Amino acid sequence: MDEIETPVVSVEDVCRDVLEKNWRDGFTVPADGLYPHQWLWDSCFIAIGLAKYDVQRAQTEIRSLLRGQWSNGMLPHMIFDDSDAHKRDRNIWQSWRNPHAPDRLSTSGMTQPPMLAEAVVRIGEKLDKVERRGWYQDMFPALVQYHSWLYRERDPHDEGLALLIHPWESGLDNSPPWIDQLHMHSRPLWVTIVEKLRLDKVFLLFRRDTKHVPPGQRLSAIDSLLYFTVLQRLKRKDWDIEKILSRSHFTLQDLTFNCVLIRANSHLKDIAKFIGRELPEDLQTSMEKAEEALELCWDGFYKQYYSRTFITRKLVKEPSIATLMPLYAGCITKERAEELVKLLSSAQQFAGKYPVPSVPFSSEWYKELGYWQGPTWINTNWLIADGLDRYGYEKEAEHIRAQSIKAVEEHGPYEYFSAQTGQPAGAKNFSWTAALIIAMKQEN
Ligand code: 9WN
Repeated sequence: MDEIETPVVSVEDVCRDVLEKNWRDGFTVPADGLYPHQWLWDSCFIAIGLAKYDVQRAQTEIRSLLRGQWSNGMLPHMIFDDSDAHKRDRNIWQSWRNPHAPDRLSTSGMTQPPMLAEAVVRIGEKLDKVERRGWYQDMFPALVQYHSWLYRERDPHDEGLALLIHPWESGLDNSPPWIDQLHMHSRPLWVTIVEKLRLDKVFLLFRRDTKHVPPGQRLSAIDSLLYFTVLQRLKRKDWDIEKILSRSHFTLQDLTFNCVLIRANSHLKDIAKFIGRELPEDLQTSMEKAEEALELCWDGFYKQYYSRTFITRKLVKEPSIATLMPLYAGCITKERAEELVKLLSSAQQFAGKYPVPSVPFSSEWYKELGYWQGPTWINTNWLIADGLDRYGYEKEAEHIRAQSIKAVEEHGPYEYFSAQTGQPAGAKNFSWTAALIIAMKQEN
């Protein structure tokens, strides 16, 4: 009897299938059910993967992200699905309180790491010169407005570093530096009472994430409640930065965000050059300052980069994966890059079987499957590998990509993985994992 041949399904096929299923008429949701809206840096990572096999769809993904841009230039980190099912989410945020918010759709009132220029360039690379020019010309105004907004509103002391007003803006929600600052500055008495009376578990009933993912793999109920109270406070200030900064001490010059911004600045310069356009002078000045300002985040004793508080200008010396992001920024010296590669290769720090853990193994915060406090994420891996390549550490970059692909081949495109065993965690069928694995397969 003839044997029936089972078709071999490649990891790319699996990943493409996930992106297909998460496509919602113009953009891709990060994960069905858990994340039902459009997110800023997710869409950029997704577009980077899509560009590898369907450049038009990648362009659609980015164009649909720009629907949400505010008239002051801000790109919100979420654009809400407008169906009745998600009315509650829109009401929680009430972007309409701010006059700059778009009229026809609801968004969040804060941003996320500015990956847009990277996505625009990755798409541009797949177009012929004439099409690329048109694409860059289309994207240029939005990019200039966004980067100008970032420096105008988020760098009020002209230091060259953008400040963030909520941990969600960092994209690495509960990374130790943010949780440390949150506990220091934003703990209303009533939250402590809720904790003492053990009422925090009640809050789980209102959370979407813990209905999809085991609570142990997410933020604690109390931290989640604190995030919510920060959001409420910002909303009461109508998402207006002047009103917010007049009161809030909970602001950080986040390292990952600023590294992404520095890399995005350099892409924006290339885009401007390609289409023969000038960047506004004040933006150029801020961009130059930004590269030097990264030095303010360096600690010579620990030989690490850290995020910095906006008010006290102190480094928040809680080690996390952010310390490796200057590799992606690309503006540090070769010697500094070498220091970071040492951390990457140290078994106490970041060298697990499935690198790169979101928090070094030696940190007291390290938790194998604890959201941004331990597991390996594919987007940060992509960023680090990209930086390593540019500094000439191709072998190290290839290793990170190979282990990322292995984890997904073994388990599927999950949201994150144990850095020790590759055990998958978080959401299943997670879009940026799928997209970036497609990209990594071609880059390795
Ligand atoms: C809040 C969508 C987003 C990612 C973030 C990740 C998580 C949201 C959440 O999911 O954040 O923005 O609900 O916790 O931390 O990086 O963009 O995938």
